[in-house]
Amino acid sequence: RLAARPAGVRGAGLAARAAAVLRGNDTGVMVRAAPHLYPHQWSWDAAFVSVGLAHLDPGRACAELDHLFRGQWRTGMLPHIVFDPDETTYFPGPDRWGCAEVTDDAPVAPRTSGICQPPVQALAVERIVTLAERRGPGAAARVRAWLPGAYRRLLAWHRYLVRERDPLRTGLLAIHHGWESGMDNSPRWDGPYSRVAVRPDLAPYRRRDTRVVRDPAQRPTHLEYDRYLSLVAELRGARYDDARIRVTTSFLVTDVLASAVLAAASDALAGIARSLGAGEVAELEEHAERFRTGVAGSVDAGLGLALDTDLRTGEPLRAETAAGFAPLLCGGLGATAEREMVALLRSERWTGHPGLRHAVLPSTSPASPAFRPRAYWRGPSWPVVDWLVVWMLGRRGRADVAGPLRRAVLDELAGGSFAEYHEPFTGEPLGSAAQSWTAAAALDLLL
Ligand code: 2M8
Repeated sequence: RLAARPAGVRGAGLAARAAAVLRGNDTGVMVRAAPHLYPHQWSWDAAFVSVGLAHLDPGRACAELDHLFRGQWRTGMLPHIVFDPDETTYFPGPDRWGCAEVTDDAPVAPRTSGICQPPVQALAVERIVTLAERRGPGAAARVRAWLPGAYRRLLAWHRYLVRERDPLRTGLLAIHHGWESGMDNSPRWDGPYSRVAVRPDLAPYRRRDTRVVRDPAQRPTHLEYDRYLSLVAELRGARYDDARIRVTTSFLVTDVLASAVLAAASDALAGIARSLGAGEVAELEEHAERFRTGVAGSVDAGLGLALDTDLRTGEPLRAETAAGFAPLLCGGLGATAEREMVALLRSERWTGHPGLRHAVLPSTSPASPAFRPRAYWRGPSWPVVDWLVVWMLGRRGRADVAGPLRRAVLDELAGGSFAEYHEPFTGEPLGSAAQSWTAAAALDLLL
């Protein structure tokens, strides 16, 4: 585990406030990703949130994932949103997706979106087990009793990704929408999106996000939204059939970050399988190795970062984003290559940039021409991403790299607003306040 925590009143006060955020966003059956901007359950948010909840009540953490599992598709896919039926203030809502209307693979209830997000869930479960064991025999027994059912859900989820998102066994997952990466308007996707035509028959819509975040510069542009919605129409037109989408969709790219998460999550799931005496350990270890190799193989010698590929053109997507550090999450680089990547992480292009308020990882390199300090995934620092990096480095025994980053994130979070993201030069909180995964990050980084 990581080195000593910054103790004292500040830590305890921050943890109490983070717990209050999670309680405040809890509907009773699920924790909203954010109170107003995102009033439903998102897939990777739910995984992060469940770790935060495990610090408070491991049983509640399990229930959070059970709610997500209720939205699982017959294919095994965990959808990126499980909708709260009583909530109508988010766009696009379930009618726009129309999943159960066009495919029997989608559940009729709860209603869900028709795409997925990075598979953090098995990593969350691994962490929940550890935290429950630390809490004592009662909590540990409760989580152990829940584990076999969760394991079957996670196995189906991983098998879906391996089968449908990497049919050629390249060790890299393909995604069908920028939303699947979780980094919606990242410069990673500018090239592929420039080739997505806005449909002339796009049904009219009213955005809701720009009513909550009043500064439009912090959210995607209207053209970007037109493209997001055009892709939704395209996917719905293909009845969310992955085989058909692979052939027809106008957006098809590999995602190095999601692939690295799958590699690490496969390690975690293999460990869970072993603890349960399940028969799939070798299969899961093979997934981990395949994706670790795929991620390590996508490092660009010039940029020193792992790059995604546009599968429609075959071109690597040369963006300098935090996702490029994907190999540090799952391992697989040789010692020299890993040393070089860590040096890049600490360099002035990244956490060592002299203008940064805190030495955290901005979503895009401040030294890159694509960098925009307030624009959502184009430059702001995201505590949840830094937490993921700290957590994965810790799992890999790299506390030396994780430690300083962890302290910098905690400094950034000390204001207590639990913002979705921050302006990296000033530290100003941006986007939604009281974002659930940011509160979860604080709880896990503090304890
Ligand atoms: C953001 O994405 C949603 C669409 O899925 C949105 O902008 O409306 C992203 O930051 C995504 O990664 C996150 O899971 C979601 C909820 O926090 O919000």
